[in-house]
Amino acid sequence: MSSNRELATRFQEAAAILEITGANAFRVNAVTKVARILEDLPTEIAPLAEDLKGLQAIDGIGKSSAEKIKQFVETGTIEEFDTLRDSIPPGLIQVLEVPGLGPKTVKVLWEKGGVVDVASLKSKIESGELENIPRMGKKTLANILDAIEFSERSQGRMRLGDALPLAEALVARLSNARGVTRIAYAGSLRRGRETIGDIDILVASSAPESPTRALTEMPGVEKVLLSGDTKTSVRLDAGVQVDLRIVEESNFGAALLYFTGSKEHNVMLREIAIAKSMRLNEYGLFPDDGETEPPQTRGIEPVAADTEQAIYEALEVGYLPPELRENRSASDWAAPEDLVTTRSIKAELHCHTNASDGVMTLDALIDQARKRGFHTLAVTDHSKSSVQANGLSVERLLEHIEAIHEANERFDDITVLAGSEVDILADGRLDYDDEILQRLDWVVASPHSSLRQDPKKATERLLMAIEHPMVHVIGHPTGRLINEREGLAPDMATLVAAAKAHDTALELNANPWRLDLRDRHVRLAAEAGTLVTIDTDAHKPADFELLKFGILTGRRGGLTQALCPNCWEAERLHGWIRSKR
Ligand code: DGT
Ligand code: CA
Ligand code: CA
Ligand code: ZN
Repeated sequence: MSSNRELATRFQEAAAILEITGANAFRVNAVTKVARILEDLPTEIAPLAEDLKGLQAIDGIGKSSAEKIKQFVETGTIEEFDTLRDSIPPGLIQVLEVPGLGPKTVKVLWEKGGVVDVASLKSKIESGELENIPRMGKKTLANILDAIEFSERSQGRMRLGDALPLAEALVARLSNARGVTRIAYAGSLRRGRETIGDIDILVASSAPESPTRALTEMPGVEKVLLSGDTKTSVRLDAGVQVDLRIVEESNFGAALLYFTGSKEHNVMLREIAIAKSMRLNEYGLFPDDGETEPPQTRGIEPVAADTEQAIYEALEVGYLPPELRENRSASDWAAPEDLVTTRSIKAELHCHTNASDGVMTLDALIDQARKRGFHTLAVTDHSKSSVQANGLSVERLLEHIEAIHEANERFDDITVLAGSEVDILADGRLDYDDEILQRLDWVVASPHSSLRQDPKKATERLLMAIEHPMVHVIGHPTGRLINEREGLAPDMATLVAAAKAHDTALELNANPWRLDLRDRHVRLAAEAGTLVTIDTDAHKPADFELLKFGILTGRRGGLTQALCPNCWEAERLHGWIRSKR
């Protein structure tokens, strides 16, 4: 687990408490800045913490921050921050975690409204008690209530983007334990769901106590919930449960199939087995001899158990990749042959430079794309209405276009397109005039504001952008943030049909906070034959690695390479792009 992220969270929280308790802005900003630096640091900070000088060598980290970081790495706490926590009611920290509530609002709610925790906030909103507090209109309060209820509903499910790195680290650690011959993560994580309830890990080992101990004694384990010969469960500090199951190497495939699920898929497979006079369970696929006692306890040889593929084959049904083992019936069983894969992606068509809110220079961005062997890169900084994202005025955009075209001349192994991520305003108009749009090679149109619009308005708004002759793709169409913001709820079937009719693509934004389009909307698009781009929306180099989350979601939606412009050869992609000019 990354101590960078934990440290960043501690600094972020400290900054919030400082702001709530009225510390001066200079101090608040300094602490916030350290949090941001920690979050963006490309390397693990823990090894550096042995030496204060090493820490202070990091740009933006001073002596007192360095001391705090060292203390945290060595002891797991930061005394000064603990004292700080004691200066506010303990429940106020959870109020800060309500999506959309920042320290400024929390300060007002506490001082003027007597709010001390989420429960008191909720009851005071419901009783109308907070309505005469400055800046707390009825609508703002209703939004806060919405956010509380939304986070209560999503509670307990971790975003895929947080869970996958944890699972990969666990697998790496446990695979080094004695006797481990096979290991994999299973469950909803392997199916690539956008959020996961817990992490399921499967191990075959000749010395089961060894991987079990490797898990229970691992740093970052908050509590061992259960520990036995075949199953161990722990809860991590990161706030997620891990289920470890130890199985026999000979039936690892059957166990993997079973624990990957989904439950419904398992039920379907079992019924198929029964219809073929066989029995399927987590130990294997067995001939059905009519006995009630489980076949594996009677020494019956399985028909297949070693691999998932062998089991699908013995059942005479096509192999389904884990991402498709949900919401499929016998009639739509078959997996498309050219499902999108990470390797099939040849272009990045939505990303940012430091001209708007990214950190990469234009050349640094181009470097990232070339390193991945992409044939095309579209640079899409924000448009003028996205003020908080440093969106480009018309004047700056025109200069930017020129700089991008100039850069394109310098490279013959990649086509660099001058694009823009243009805001779709609340009424459906775009943020630049047509004559400006005409000068761009590539236009992503995205909603960024008014994301609580009623569904009918949202549909009309997005339709206008889809129908616009110069728009190539609708970026993150709903604007939702997983576990944080519901976003627009347009009529997707209407949008998908219009997008197909106008040869406009819909984006599957790969950022694990977004995954927007979501899986079932990708599926709608894929079934309708609508184009879906998969882009990372990179703001920093590491964001290019987010592609895998978009791919998982795309595969869950059955998206083929044929419908994903990022997978096309350069000539075909450029032809489609020009058709909108
Ligand atoms: P989650 O953790 O809520 O995101 O979802 P899953 O799918 O990972 O569910 P989980 O962790 O409860 O169980 C992992 C897999 O084990 C599940 O996908 C299918 C299998 N499984 C667990 N319980 C049952 C069951 O009662 N019946 C069947 N057929 N399969 C089960
Ligand atoms: Ca699970
Ligand atoms: Ca589980
Ligand atoms: Zn963007």
